[in-house]
Amino acid sequence: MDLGFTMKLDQQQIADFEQDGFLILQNVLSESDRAPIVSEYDALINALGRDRGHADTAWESMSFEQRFTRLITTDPDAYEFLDISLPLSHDLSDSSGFHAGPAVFNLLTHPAILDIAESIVGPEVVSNPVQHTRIKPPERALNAVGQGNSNIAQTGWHQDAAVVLADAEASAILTVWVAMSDATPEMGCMRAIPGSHRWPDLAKHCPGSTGTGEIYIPSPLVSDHQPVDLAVGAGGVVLLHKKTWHGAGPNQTDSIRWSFDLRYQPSGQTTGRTCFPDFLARSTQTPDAVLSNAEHWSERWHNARRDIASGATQAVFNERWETYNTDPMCA
Ligand SMILES: O=C(O)CCC(=O)C(=O)O
Repeated sequence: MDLGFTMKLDQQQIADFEQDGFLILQNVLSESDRAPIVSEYDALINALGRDRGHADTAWESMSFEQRFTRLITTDPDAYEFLDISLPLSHDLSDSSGFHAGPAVFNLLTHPAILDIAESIVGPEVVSNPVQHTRIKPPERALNAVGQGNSNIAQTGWHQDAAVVLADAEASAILTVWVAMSDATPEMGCMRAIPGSHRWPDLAKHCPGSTGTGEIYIPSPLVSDHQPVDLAVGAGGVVLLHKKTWHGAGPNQTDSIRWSFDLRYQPSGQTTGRTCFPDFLARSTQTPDAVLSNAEHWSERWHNARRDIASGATQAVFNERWETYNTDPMCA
């Protein structure tokens, strides 16, 4: 039932976002909004535990957090089945993992999330497929493999505009980062440099040794600036301008730190990752074209995987930073 409640940002919030390049919004999603996502992931982790041989008798008595931590620290490759994007790989196969369940679709299309996105990108809101879930176990439980993976460990400094193809330079892509758990400095909440989105050029990014998604701004460029913590409670949201310099520290607690980073943009602009599916999430001009069926959304991701695996679609990701491979700052 529509009670006319809106989460649209007010003028002060929009001005703060424009000034700082980020905005923290507490209490956007309630516990009951988040509960179906937790249940969906609980079932997924149990299925992965069974299928990949981790579900012994001890497993049965473990909490969600303990089962997740055990799965991912002993078998980090299982993470691809939890992420809400296909892996950024040219070698996808029909069995490459991703998760596109109904609870995640309901998050992507949650009215409060779309109200917030609409406040920045306007009324024709496209869900951009650059999206991830990051479920970070306690850092001390991670092995060397996990350390280089920003889905489960710390995230290097970067600008989101640097992650997409260069042809998306004019696309007004907004990052909507949703906290499933609290995100405190000790848990490795995001950090950002206020006002960095107003600096004219994109920073130099190093290619990163562990995958296309792991580009980073070299630390000598960051150390001159004063970052702030973007701490937020479970259910809160952090908005990021695509040029804001940001990263996230390690999770130094004994609890998991869980977030979804989603992206939205105005319709009619390239997403910067066109080999993966976008969809129209809200529209006043063409409301009939809005995707409202979670199964259709999931099908689009399955079709993208099929087409990339068969060679019908070329998987093209941002590789423009590879040229800095031999740059002394990136060594
Ligand atoms: O949550 C994180 O660790 C980093 C998220 C991030 O960098 C992003 O959403 O662009």
